[in-house]
Amino acid sequence: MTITACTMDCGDACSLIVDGEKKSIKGNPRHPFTKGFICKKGTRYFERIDAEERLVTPLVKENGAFRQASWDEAMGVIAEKLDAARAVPESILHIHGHGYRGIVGTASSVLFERLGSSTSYGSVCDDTGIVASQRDFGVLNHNDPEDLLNASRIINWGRDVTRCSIHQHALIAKARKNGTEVLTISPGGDETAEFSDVNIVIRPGTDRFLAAAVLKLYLEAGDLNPWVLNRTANWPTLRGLVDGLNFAELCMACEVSSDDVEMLYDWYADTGNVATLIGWGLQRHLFGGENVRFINALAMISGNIGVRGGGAYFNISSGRNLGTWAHLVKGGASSGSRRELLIQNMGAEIKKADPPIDFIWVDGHNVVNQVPDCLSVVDAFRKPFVVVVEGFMNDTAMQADVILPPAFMFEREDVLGSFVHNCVNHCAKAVEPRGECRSDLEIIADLAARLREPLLFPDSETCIREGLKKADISYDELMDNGFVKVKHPFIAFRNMEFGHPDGLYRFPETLHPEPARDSDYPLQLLTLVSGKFLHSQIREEDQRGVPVIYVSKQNPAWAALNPAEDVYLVTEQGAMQVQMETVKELHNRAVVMRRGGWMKFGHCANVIIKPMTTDMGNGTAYYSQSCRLENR
Ligand SMILES: Nc1nc2c(c(=O)[nH]1)N[C@H]1C(S)=C(S)[C@@H](COP(=O)(O)OP(=O)(O)OC[C@H]3O[C@@H](n4cnc5c(=O)[nH]c(N)nc54)[C@H](O)[C@@H]3O)O[C@H]1N2
Ligand SMILES: Nc1nc2c(c(=O)[nH]1)N[C@H]1C(S)=C(S)[C@@H](COP(=O)(O)OP(=O)(O)OC[C@H]3O[C@@H](n4cnc5c(=O)[nH]c(N)nc54)[C@H](O)[C@@H]3O)O[C@H]1N2
Ligand SMILES: [Mo]
Repeated sequence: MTITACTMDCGDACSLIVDGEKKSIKGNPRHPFTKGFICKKGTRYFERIDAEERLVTPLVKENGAFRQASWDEAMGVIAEKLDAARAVPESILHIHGHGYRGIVGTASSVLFERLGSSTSYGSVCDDTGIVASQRDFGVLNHNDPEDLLNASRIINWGRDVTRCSIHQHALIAKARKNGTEVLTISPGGDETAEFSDVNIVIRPGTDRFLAAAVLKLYLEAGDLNPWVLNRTANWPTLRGLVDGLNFAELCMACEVSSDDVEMLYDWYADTGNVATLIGWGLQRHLFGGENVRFINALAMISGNIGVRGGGAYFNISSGRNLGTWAHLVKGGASSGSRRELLIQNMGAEIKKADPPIDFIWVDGHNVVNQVPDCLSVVDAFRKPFVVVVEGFMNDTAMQADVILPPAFMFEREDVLGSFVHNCVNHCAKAVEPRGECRSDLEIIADLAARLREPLLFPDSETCIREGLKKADISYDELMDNGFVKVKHPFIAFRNMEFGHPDGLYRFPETLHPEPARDSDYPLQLLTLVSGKFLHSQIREEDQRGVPVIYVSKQNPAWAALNPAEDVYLVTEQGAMQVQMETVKELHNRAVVMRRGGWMKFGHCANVIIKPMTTDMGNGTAYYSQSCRLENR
C-alpha cells in the first residue's frame, strides 16, 4: 500500500491509497478535502497504465511509419537535432500542457527556458478568469472551500460540479442538507437539478448582462452598504455605467426574464450570506473576463466578500504553496526574453514564425487535438523535427518524428498543489514504470546531459526538497503523511483588504455588447468537459461511431432536421458528422458536445473551432464558436 496522489489536471487533486500488486486505487480517508472518495477516472487509472495500446518503447518515424527504437538511438537522434537547432535558439519550440501536474514535471520547461527556446503564451484553460479576478481583488484568492458549509445560499454561475469536481459537489450536498439553498445559472442541459434548488437558463456568454441587471436593482433599491463602497477605488464609475443601462435591454441581452433577474436579486439581497461560485465555462467566451468581473462585482456590492459563508470562488493558484528548483540546474544560460507563440493559434503562429521553427518538443499536451483549428497544427508540424513525450498514439503523437514513452502517475514521484484547496500532495511512486517508460525528469536529464554543451539536472528528491521551502513544508511530514495542509486564512480578504497597492477593490468600467448572432450560423457550440474522462485521455474503444451532440427540443434545428438522416455540425471552419440527441432545459440556441474526442476518429470539435482570444489573459474563446446543424 502506498499513499500517493492524482496528478491529473483537476482541482480536486485527490490523495490516494494504491495497492500496486492488486492494482487497486482508493481515496485516502485522512485527506481533509478529498475525504476518501474519488472519481471514476481516478479509480480506473490502472486501465490507462495497463492499456494494451499504451506506447512503452521509444518510436522513431521512418518513411512515414513508426518503428521501435532503443532509448539510446532515439535520444541520440534528438540530441543531434537539438544541438543543431541551438545555433538559433528561437528555432526551438517547447509546447507544454497540464496533462499531468507537479513540480518535478516542470523539468522540460526548465530545460527549454535555459536553452532560450521559443515557448507558448495564452491559455486554453483558466487564465481569463484568473486575470479578471486579479484585476478586481488585486490577487488570486478565495475562502477555504469548506466555508461553503457556512453559506445561507450558494449562487453557482456555471460550475458543473457533477462532472468537474465531485468533492465540491459533495460539499454542496452537505450544505444543502443543513439548509443551504443553491441557485445555478447556466445554459442548462446538465444535471444541475442534482445540486441546485433553482436553475436560471442563460444565453451562453452573456453573464455580465445578468449581473449588471442585478446591480441595477441594487442601485434602484438604494440599500448599498457604505463600508463596502469605501473599500472600492472606482465605485462612481461603475455606478455611472450601470445608471446608463436599460434594465429591459440587459434582460434581453442575456435572454433571462425580468422575473428571474428579480429572483436573483432577492437571492443576493436576502438576509444571510451568499457564496458565489464561478465556473470555467463562462470565461471561455469572447467577453469571458468581463463576465467574471461583473459577477465578482455583484458578490462585492451585495456585501459578501471578506465574510464567512460568502466569498467569490474562481480559482486559487495551484503553485501558491510550492517554489521552483530551476536554479539548481547547472549549465545553459537563462535567456531573459523568449519568443512566444499564441497557443490557441498554434498552426498559424508556427507557419509565420521568422526565424522558422525547426525543432518542436511537446509534453503533457495533446496540442494537435486541443487547440482550435487543429488541422493547421497538423500542417505546421510537418516541416520541423517533432518530439512528443506521450503514452498513447493520439493526434499529437501521430505527428511526431520521435515519440518517447513517459512513466505515468504512480510510476514516478512528484509533488503538487490544487487550484481549489490548500493541500500539497505527494504523488509517490507505487509501481515500476511499464516497459521502457521513463519519468519526464529522467528523459530531460538524459537529453540535457547528451548535449554538446551539457546541462546537469538534480534528482527528484532534490527538486522536491527545494520546492517545499517556499511554504516551509516539512519534507518528512509530506513523505510520511502523503499530504500537508498549508495554512491560509479561512476567509479571504477579511476586513476588505485587497491586493492592489492601495488595498482597495476595483470594479469593471466597461460593458461590451455581445456580438450579433450570425444568421448563417445562429447556434452556439459548447464543448464541455466529460464526466468520464479527463480531456482527450479517452480510450480508443470509447470513440467508435459518430459523436453525439445535444440540443433542446426547442432548438430551431430540432424542428427543421431529420435526425434519422446524416446530420452535420457546420461552422465557418468546416463540418463534422454528428448524431443529434435532445436534452432537457438546454438554451434553445446552444449545441452541447462533450470534449476531448480524437481527430483520427472524427470526434474532434477543434477541427471546426476557429482560434478566438478572450478579452483578458489571452484565453481561448472556444464557446463563442457559432455553428449550424444541417442534413446532408
Ligand atoms: N474544444 C475545446 N477544447 C478544449 C477546451 C474546451 O473547452 N473546448 N478546454 C481546454 C482545457 S480546459 C484544457 S485544460 C485543455 C487540456 O488539454 P491538454 O493539456 O492537451 O490535456 P489532455 O487532453 O488531457 O492531454 C494531456 C496528455 O498528457 C499525457 N500525459 C499524462 N501523464 C503524463 C506524464 O506523466 N508525462 C507526459 N509527458 N505526458 C503525460 C496524456 O496521455 C495526454 O495525452 O484542453 C482545452 N481544450
Ligand atoms: N471529469 C472531468 N473533470 C475535470 C476535467 C475533465 O476533463 N473531466 N477538466 C478539469 C479542467 S482542466 C477544467 S478547466 C475544469 C472545467 O470545469 P467546468 O467549469 O465545469 O467546465 P466547462 O465544461 O468548461 O463548463 C461547464 C459548465 O459551464 C456552463 N457554461 C458554459 N458557458 C456558460 C456561460 O456563458 N454562462 C454560464 N453561466 N455557464 C456557462 C456549462 O453549461 C457547463 O455546465 O474541470 C476540471 N475537471
Ligand atoms: Mo482546464
